[in-house]
Amino acid sequence: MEGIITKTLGGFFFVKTNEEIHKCRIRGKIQKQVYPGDIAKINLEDKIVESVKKRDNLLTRPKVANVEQMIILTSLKSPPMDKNLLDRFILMAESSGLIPLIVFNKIDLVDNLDEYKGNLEIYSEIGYNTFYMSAKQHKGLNKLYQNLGNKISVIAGPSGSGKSTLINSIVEDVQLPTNEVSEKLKRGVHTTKHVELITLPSKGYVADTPGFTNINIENIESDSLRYYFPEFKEYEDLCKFSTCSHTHEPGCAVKEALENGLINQERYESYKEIYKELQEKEDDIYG
Ligand SMILES: Nc1nc2c(ncn2[C@@H]2O[C@H](COP(=O)(O)OP(=O)(O)O)[C@@H](O)[C@H]2O)c(=O)[nH]1
Ligand SMILES: [Mg+2]
Ligand SMILES: [Zn+2]
Repeated sequence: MEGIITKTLGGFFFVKTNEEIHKCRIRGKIQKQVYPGDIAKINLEDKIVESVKKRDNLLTRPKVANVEQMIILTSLKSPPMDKNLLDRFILMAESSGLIPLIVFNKIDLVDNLDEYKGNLEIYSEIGYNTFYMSAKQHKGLNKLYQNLGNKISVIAGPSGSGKSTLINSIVEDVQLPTNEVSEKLKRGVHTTKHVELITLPSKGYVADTPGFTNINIENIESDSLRYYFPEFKEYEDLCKFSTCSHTHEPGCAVKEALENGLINQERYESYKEIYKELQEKEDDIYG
């Protein structure tokens, strides 16, 4: 029988098949390579994980397998909206091959929401799914749920943006018998050590990890950075040089689009700033 690993703890592997969770041991030799999100073949009688399917990807720190989406949680206020920081989180998702779902949290704290929305419209214009919510007041969560589908999603975002609050709200909203996590959360014992997948009614999963607060983009090559800004795509082929970095080269179609207001100035500034940082790091390494 096949199932998904929702948690590993104390040498046990919790495998969910349909609506049931089986607490399994594992064949010794594969033990080290199994993480939440992995699809496992189990022997129901012996409660043994026999083998694990080849995974699509594996996120590190914390380790979660087969993740497809990254919920990027930012807050409109306290802490204040920081678009440059948001761009870095989006970059982390893009460079990891994850679909970013951009959440603007704490709408209950602002009385001029339309102004905020106007200022943040660029993200939906680029083509990202954006969500406005109050994780604390359970407002605006349904639209997010619809987009979680049957995929595995992780939550990332700056400290204080409401990640733990959102996880708690999700658990409260989906109280399924299989969500052992709810008990754990109620007791307030919520550590980064054990990742657990929260089962959604849509058959998808959200990792309950409070991780992914730090942005991990150091491994991106400056030459590849441009591919992670989807709004550059339609102009890239029109640049004079195929290797154009869109920073200083003549005949750059991206810069022309910027001047014509077709590419957002702040997004471009984020790109340039990160490009410079990555280049400086490469200079340090390669001399
Ligand atoms: N007003 C308001 N406060 C929120 C909301 N979501 C979270 N908070 C508060 O923001 C603070 C940080 O939230 P937390 O979930 O710990 O953020 P994390 O660091 O991202 O996990 C806490 O005091 C929460 O109660 C929200 O939607 N509205
Ligand atoms: Mg937290
Ligand atoms: Zn260019």
